[in-house]
This record gives sequence, C-alpha cells and structure tokens, in this order.
Amino acid sequence: MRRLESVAFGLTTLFLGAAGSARADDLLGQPTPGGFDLQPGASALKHQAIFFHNWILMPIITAVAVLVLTLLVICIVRFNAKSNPVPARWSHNTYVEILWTALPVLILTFIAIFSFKLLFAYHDMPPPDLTVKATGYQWYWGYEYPDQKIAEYDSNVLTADQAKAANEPYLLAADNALVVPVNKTVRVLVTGADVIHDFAVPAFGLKTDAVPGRVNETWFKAEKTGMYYGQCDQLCGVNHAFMPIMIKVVSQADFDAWVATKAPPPAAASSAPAASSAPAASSAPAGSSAPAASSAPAQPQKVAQASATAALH
Ligand SMILES: [Cu+2]
Repeated sequence: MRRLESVAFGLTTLFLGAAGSARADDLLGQPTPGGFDLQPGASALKHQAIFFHNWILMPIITAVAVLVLTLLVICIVRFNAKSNPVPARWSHNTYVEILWTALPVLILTFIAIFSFKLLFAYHDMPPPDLTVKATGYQWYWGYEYPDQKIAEYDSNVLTADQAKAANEPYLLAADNALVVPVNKTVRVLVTGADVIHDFAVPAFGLKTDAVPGRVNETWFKAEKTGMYYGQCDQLCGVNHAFMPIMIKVVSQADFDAWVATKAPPPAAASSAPAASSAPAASSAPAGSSAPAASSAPAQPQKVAQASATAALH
C-alpha cells in the first residue's frame, strides 16, 4: 500500500512540477522503505545532482516519452490498413528532417550545459579541511587519516544479529565508521587493494571507483551531523553486498575527541614499545620497534573479522 502511495506521490509531484522536494518522513543518510525519488541530499554536490535529475533530466525525459508515445498512437490509429487503405506514396520532407536533427542537438546541448556544470562542481574541490583514505578490500573497507597519523583500521559489515542489537540497518551498518566533522570539506582518496571496488554514499552524492594501483579523489561537505550509509557499487566478488560504508558525521569537538582516542599522543607511543620489548629497549630505537608492536595485534583481529564475514554465508 505504502509503495502504491509512494508511486502515486512520485507521479503527482512529477506532473505538478514539484519533484525534488523530499518527503518529510524520508530518512536522511539511508534508503527509506517503499521510498520514491532520490535519497535526500546532505551535501552541496548532492543537492546539485538532485536538481539536475529532477528539474532538467526528468522533465525532458517525460516530454520526449510523451511526444513519441503520442506520435505512435496517432500512427497506429490513423494510418493502419483499415482506416487508411491507400497509403501516401511520397517520401522525404526537408523541413521535418531538419527539425528532427536540430531538435535533439539543441536538447543535448541544453543538457550538456547543466551536466558539465555539475561535473566541474565535483572536480573543483575547495581546500580540504580533512583528508581520509578509503581502501576497498575483498570484502571490507579500510580507513586511514594520514594527517592525523591514524593508521588504517578495518570497517566490517555487522551481522544481522549485531545490527539488530545496535539498532542499525543491516547490510548498511559497519563495526567501525568513517568519522568526519560536520561542515568541513573532506577529501576522500579512494583506492582498491585487490579488485575494483567503488566508494558510493548516496546522501553525499559520492560514487568513485576504487582501482588497485591508482588513487581517485572525491570530496564532500556534510551539512548535518548523523549517520550516513553507502555501499560498494562495483561488483567485486562473492561478498560484494557485505562491504557497507558507514560515515559518522560529528561536531568538530567530537571529532577532535575521537582523533585523540585513535591517535595516541607521541609520548605514549614512544613509551609503549619500551615496556613491551624491555630487553631490547636499550639497543633498538623506539621508532623501529613501534610499527612491529602496533602491527602484531592487528593480525588476529583481521583473521577474526574475515571469519565473521565468512560466517554470513
Ligand atoms: Cu567491493
């Protein structure tokens, strides 16, 4: 019933020219069950993309479809063998031929103006406030904050039970979110480690391929705090549907606090290896033993996450 109601709403808004106004009960940052239209936007790029789709493309598509359908119906009704037994023998009409060549060219040129405007908006990133690196793996995401010295951590899908317990949407929720501050330009460096993945978050209008051996760049500026969900958008293997993207948008203060928990202060970092490798502490420099100490616990964690993903099937 809800679906029918949504379709009716969509058609009504389309024909009344009100398309693009998201419904009040549409969920932000995730799909709405039975929803219609694009996900509500939470970034300038997405607002522009919604405008382009709802106000430029949809009216043109609708008008062209209606025109072609009307012409078809006229031909079928007026020029069938019964109502038009003696067909006309002429062919070619210069004016009509010029018209049906020039009109599509004009329509495509009109679309191109707005299309290139949007393309340039994606390309022209303002000076970024934060850089994060997102790496696609079979089948999870790894996030790294090079400027904050936060080493890459894994983001794995929650199982159905875990998602239910956490009151999060299953197949969209992950154990570790990508955390970013609100109203700040976030540059996302996207790459793949094994096969081609795709970093896609509808609410921010993001969709960038994660290609092994190559770093792609995209950006967004979240307008509201909250949780935003996306998925890998490239068929990347058997668990393609199980590598969601979860972005937690928080205030700058909360982000700073989170960074503090992820990146230990330099003093703590240099003292940690001394405690764990006491006998060698005098000879080995603190810097060299630090990576070994931090990478050691990561290994069993990765195995555990891999088996958790495998357990989904
Ligand atoms: Cu993927």
